[in-house]
Amino acid sequence: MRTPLAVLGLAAALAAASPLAAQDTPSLRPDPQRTEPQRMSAQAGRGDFQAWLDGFRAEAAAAGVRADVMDDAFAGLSVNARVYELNDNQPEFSRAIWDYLDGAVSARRIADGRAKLAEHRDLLSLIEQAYGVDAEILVAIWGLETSYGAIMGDYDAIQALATLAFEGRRTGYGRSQLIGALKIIQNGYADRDDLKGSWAGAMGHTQFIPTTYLAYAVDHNGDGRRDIWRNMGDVFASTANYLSASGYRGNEAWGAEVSLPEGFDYALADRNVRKPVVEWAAMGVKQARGASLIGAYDPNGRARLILPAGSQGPAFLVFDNFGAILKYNRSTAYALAVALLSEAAAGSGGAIVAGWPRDDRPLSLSERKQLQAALTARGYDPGPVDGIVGAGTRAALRAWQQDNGLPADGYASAAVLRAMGL
Ligand SMILES: [Ca+2]
Repeated sequence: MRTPLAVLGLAAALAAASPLAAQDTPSLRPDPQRTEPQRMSAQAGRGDFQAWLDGFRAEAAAAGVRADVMDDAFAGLSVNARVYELNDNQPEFSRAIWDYLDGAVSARRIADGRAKLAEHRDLLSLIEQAYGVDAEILVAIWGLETSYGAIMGDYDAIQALATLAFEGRRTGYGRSQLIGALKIIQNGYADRDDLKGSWAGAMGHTQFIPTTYLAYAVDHNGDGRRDIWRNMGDVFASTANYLSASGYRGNEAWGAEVSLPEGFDYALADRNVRKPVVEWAAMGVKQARGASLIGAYDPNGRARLILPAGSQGPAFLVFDNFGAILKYNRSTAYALAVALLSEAAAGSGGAIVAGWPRDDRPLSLSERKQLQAALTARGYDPGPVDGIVGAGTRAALRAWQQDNGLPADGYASAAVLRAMGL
């Protein structure tokens, strides 16, 4: 789920010290950028919460939730102040993608991934055949989301979602997910006390939010339950089902690291530019290990180019499967981590050839605003000075870089601020 900045609203990610890079927002998880009006004062007490809950019951009833389900789910319910603390945490500083990847694709996580692939080989083969999603991708997502089930979160999802729904900047998300959670119980897919997860309501081994669960969770073992907390068949099948619905196709590549020729036009590294492999090859784009792209990949397969750390870092051509992983979590850093972990766990690569620009660093929120203000002052138009580096800011930065004889990659970093004399 998710383009602008800020870190994931995912307890597991926070606990595992693997929050995503700045320009990214979640897609299965709430969008931290989406601010919503405060429904009540932050000082609202329990009495107000109960009054709010009475009103919410009418909304949930209109959505088809039975009164007895709510009576049971809401018995003794109160807000969880810790959820507000986590929800309000908007970090000023963002993490560099290389720091994120160091943690997300650590030697330990790779070794554990190999062991999990071996342990669940038969089950994963069945799921692969049924859904057309590669086993190593499923295991990599499992590893990224909860460290293979080690950190699933033990927040009571009903309480966490009711807390978010009651007040703060994710009330819309909280309301819709709370209704989703109630429907899970009403449909008998899981018991009320099963609904444990992150503080933002992402549940189970691969962290499904309730609406995703309702739409895509699968009862693989046929016991009538969709048990994403305890049954690995249900976990893998649900995750594969969601990836398949997102467009993932088995035995197709996620992408490849590439090298770019001298004088390459970095404006082609744009989410809206998709070209067949044969066209990239004709421009002089090669696999990072030197081999031609033609022969290694379908020449007609369409790919886009990403430069996660600008022209000074590695480049990747990515295919539709990368886009399917992005639907799980709309962060380039996350999708790259899944891809690299899947390769490393399967013993088929996973190492990046080009180095990251570790002497550079991403800009903080206030520095991003500073950059936008400086571009505006110099006659370039980055759009509003809001600290969100979107297409407008990148285009303005590229134009400034071009006019100043610098590689026009539109990558906002500390090096750019220095180059501007800021
Ligand atoms: Ca089941």
